[in-house]
Amino acid sequence: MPANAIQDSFVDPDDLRTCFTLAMSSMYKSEVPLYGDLVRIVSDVNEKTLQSRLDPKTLSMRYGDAIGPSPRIDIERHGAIRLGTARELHTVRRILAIIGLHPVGYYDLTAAGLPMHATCFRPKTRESLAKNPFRLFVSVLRPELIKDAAASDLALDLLASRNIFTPELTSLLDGADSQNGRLTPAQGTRFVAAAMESFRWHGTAAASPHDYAALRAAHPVLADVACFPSAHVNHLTPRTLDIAAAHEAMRRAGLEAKARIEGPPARRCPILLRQTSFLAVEEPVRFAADDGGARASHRARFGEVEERGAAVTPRGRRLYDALLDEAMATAGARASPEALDDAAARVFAGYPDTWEDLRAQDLVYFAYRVRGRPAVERAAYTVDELVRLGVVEASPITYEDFLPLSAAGIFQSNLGAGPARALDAEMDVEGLQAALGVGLGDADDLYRRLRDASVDECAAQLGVEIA
Ligand code: OOG
Ligand code: NI
Repeated sequence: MPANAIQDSFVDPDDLRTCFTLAMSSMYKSEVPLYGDLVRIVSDVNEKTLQSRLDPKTLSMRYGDAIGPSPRIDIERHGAIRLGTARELHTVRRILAIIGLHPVGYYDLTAAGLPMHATCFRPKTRESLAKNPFRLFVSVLRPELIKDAAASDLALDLLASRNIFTPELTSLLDGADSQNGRLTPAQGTRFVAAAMESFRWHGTAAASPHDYAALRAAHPVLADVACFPSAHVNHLTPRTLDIAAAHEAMRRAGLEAKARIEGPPARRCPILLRQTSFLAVEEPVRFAADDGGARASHRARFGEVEERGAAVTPRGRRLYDALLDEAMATAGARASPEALDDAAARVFAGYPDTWEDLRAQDLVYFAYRVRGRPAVERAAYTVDELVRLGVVEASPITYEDFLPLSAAGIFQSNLGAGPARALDAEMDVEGLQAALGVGLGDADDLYRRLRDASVDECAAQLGVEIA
């Protein structure tokens, strides 16, 4: 059999990711009908935005296709799950590798008072991102940070006795290991269905009413993570072309939107990520039959919208963090959402807001493509010279990661927890990597590689050296 025939008998991980995303989307819409409403609202807003804004540069940025067309505007951009143990995380890493998602970046959630840390499982190459940019934010409990010893023991006991993966899923994972991480189409279909079992909502708790109440009292996230037989997806997030319009439209439609949009204030040149959500719905929880028909309710699952802008360089990130700190300090700890938005708008005047300035000051990552030929041919140029000559064009690279502060804010507003007090804890990057069984990718590395690859392509196309 020729080599490509063997290749062809396996599903492309990016295609499998699309099946996975669609399955998760339809499962979540049936579990949380309000999420279906949100998707309709967002799709409506996107349609109107497309009709009203015809500036090609803005459009291409808002579409996020700076490095290639991305027609899948309506497919979900991300979701999130919360895991209880290192073993669960290890298996989830194996599941996600099969659909082309790999852990990138470390997110410390202790600033929001959560005994958890997280990573973003995402596509790493330009081709894979262009085919389907869906990613999953995966957090995991750090039991050593739970101050209440009884709650910690209880959570660990409950977690030790659950297995969120079906035997079929486990055997498909082992099968993939022996097939170079790939699955056949038939295996892929079974795999997606089996994986959904791990992320489905179960209205019946795997804890007694007493234990559920005890963990909820200790911290709502403990009840959410430890009291159910699966790692239910807690939100999905479509992409919007205009987050302010989406936020407004959510409110008009009667959805209970969170108080403010997370992330940078509105700008001409969008950077990083802006997000809003409707608050988690109250869902009934049942308990096992021998618990005398006790009932409770649980709030964890919501729907979110995101608008993505350009990826910032480490320098751009330092400026973003500094201005955000300054905005929060000026507004004061007890500022209303509106006061915080006002302060942020004022302070962020200090963040350059033209693509030319953002590039000249090395605040944003750009990819380059050839637009013409130099009038006078030389053997070597700098990138800046080629841009000035109009020979190559610079387009901002879309941000593909998360923001820890926004994540913390979103977590917080959806747990029904009291005001967050930061935990006094160090990050544990090594612990997270040990649980994953692989190293964490570095987001900056990936953006730099995209930029460098685009420069190399220009050099090859023009037949010149680019310094
Ligand atoms: C995850 C929150 C993080 C985001 O968009 O920043 C996140 C969670 O609530 O489990 O998804
Ligand atoms: Ni999210």
